[in-house]
Amino acid sequence: MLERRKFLQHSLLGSLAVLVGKNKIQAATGLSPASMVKPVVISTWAPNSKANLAAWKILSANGRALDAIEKGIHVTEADPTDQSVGYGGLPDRDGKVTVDSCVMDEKGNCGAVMCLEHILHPVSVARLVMEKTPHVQLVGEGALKFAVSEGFEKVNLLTPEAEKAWRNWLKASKYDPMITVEHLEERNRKNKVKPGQQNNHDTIGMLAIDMSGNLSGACSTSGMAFKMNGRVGDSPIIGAGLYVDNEVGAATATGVGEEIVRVCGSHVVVEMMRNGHSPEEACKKAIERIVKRNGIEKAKELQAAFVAINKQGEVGAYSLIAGFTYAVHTPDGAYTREAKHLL
Ligand code: SD4
Repeated sequence: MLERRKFLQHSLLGSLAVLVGKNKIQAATGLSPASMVKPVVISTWAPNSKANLAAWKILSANGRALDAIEKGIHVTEADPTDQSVGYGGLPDRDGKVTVDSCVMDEKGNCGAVMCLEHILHPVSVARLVMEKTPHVQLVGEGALKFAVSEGFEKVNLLTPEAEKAWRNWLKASKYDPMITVEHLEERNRKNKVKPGQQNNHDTIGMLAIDMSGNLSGACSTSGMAFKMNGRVGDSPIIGAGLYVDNEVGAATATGVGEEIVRVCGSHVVVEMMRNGHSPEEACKKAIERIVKRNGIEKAKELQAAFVAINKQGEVGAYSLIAGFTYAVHTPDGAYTREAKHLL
């Protein structure tokens, strides 16, 4: 009986949402629109659906969004086939795998590690920076020292495949954010990226709303392949690679980090949602800023993409050029999709 009542409430809310708009539902029914879709998890890039699945196990058992996201991101960080994140990530031009990660919770707490070496799960170190230090960001040696003091084991993140790719790259030593060396093409084939849409971006940004209606997010990457040693992109920068405002929504990014930092991308997306835009529209607005700054011709040579979720559990995404995919898991099931793109 209770189940049936819940079902009727749900359907009624669904129809009302179409008829009067979600903001008016609360006034009309006294029921929070946030109760409509939750829990939900969304990640950058379709192959991260397996990370979503790990997050889903926690979310669907009434777990906290931040715990779900941390466990979800562990899956990608430990996956040697993802050459943009953690173990198996492509190194910098000195042959070093340096990782960047950040987390942000429903209270606006945040933590980050940048240019960290030898640690399999940077997302967990970022979380401890947030929870156990008076700081928001730790970099390089200091971040490693902190990780080791917290019991993290030092490991070698450079796989034989990534080392081979680096040695290959050294022959021409040309830094290209849209790099198309053979192994990346091979991976794109595996990921069913269409010809002409190759990219070297598989960073995981993950956002979730839990059953309590709380939002959190995290991002983890080994950064742009063959970057300069010491280079940090958008992924561990709060406001650029990730932003969460529990009253409004959350956003995260992937793509050429320098471009995302320059427009403070994820913060823009959240502010656009605050101004009433849907998650997809909000992501598009941030992409438009990148295009405006660069001009269309230069922008066509770049990739940048955002995914977003709002307080109602609605999700959306948008990318600069074609080929950006994302993965979602909701109570209605899991799906992956290619985002709309501007150019
Ligand atoms: C960076 N945004 O370091 C990252 C790269 C990326 O998948 O998204 N890779 O600039």
